Amino acid sequence: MQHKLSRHEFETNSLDSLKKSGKKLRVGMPSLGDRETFLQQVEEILDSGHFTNGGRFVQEFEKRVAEILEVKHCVAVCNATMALEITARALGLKGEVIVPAFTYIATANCLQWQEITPVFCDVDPETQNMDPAQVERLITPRTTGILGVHLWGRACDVEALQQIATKRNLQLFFDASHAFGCTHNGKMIGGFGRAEVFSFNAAKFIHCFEGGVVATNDDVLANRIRKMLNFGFTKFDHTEYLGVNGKMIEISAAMGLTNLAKMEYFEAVNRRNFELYREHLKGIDGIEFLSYAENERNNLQYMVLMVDEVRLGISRDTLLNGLHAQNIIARSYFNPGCHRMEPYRSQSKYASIHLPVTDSLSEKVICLPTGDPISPTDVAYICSTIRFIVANKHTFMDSKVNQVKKSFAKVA
Ligand code: T4K
Repeated sequence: MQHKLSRHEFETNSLDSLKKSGKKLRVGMPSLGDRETFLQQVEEILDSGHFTNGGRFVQEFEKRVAEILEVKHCVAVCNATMALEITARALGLKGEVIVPAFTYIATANCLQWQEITPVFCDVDPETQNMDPAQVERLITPRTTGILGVHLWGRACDVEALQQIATKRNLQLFFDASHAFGCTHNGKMIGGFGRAEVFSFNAAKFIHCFEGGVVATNDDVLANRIRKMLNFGFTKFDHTEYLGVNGKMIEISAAMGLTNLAKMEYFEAVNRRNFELYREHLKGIDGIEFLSYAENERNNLQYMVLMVDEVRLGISRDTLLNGLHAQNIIARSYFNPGCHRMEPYRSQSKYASIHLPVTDSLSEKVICLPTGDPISPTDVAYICSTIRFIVANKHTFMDSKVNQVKKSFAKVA
């Protein structure tokens, strides 16, 4: 159901006073549900004496998320990185697993942490998601799986990847950390592949402070994951698997439930900000917006721009420095690609890797602040700062943040 913002909701300027006091406008500032409801739930948890190990709030959170995602099982985990690690182990992965390089480092690290080799694949320049043709070329006798990422909440080519996985007898699962509440061909992301993993970190569309969920329609896999995240216990004093402690705590689940109650509202706020950004930055040659399919649902938690240095006349990093100097903490997600970060870049097996699309995108991309803490006035302020920097590009070129601060003073 789409939430229609009231005039008051549309115009709320919650951060105006913060900005005046010199506080920063950041990418990833948490959107917060009803504070009173949450605090009541905290009281209930404290009174109950049941703080973790699958209490009532975790159970309710799992049930609610499963309903939203239209899947049979949701298993709550302490964060998405741990959820990915446990899922990879529960799927029996070893050897090599193919992943995109243009993603957050956790996608690769969840494999490397258990000595599975992440094999980096380039992405498609349009979708910015894993290129299935390249996935096929990267398969070796050691490959056991494919880990797709739905970057920015836009589904990767699920059908093509599923075809490859079926044909080559590989496990397919997805890092859906960005994709909570998003659809693919009108179906909620959550039920594709063997399992899909969502992040509920504080910087995400819906958060539990820290949290993750594994969604699957596979009864056996769900059961195994549930046991593995509780040390491998299958009953009192009896373990069947190697397990860890990956449990979500009750207070996290209560935060998640509080935020889920405002999911449609948060989506509408993100859409408002997305449209305002497009309006305010319209017509700047060299700034391109990541687009979202009209016929799919997207949470729009990432406000992504691509900077064409030649057309704009300044580099992405100069723009970023300029914004930072004005307390606008935009981010260059995901820069550099995972293959250019440790522990991968210095390993000889990655030395000859050539991923031109990932390299090119990681030099162009910039994420701007959005979410409920960012008001229309904040968006207007951020956009006018961008226009100011572009109009005075020669003053800002190649300066560091401190120099840029002086440049602002000089030009203003
Ligand atoms: N896979 C993918 C594709 C992911 O993008 C991520 C995480 C994961 C897996 C792993 O999920 P988790 O294990 O985290 O559940 C931030 C987020 O912390 C991280 O969850 C997210 N992706 C990533 C894209 O962004 P960093 O390294 O940029 O964190 P940091 O501390 O620099 O925070 C980012 C921004 O958010 C800052 O501008 C400050 C703001 N922020 C953040 C937090 C945590 C707040 O204002 N309040 C807060 O409490 O990773």
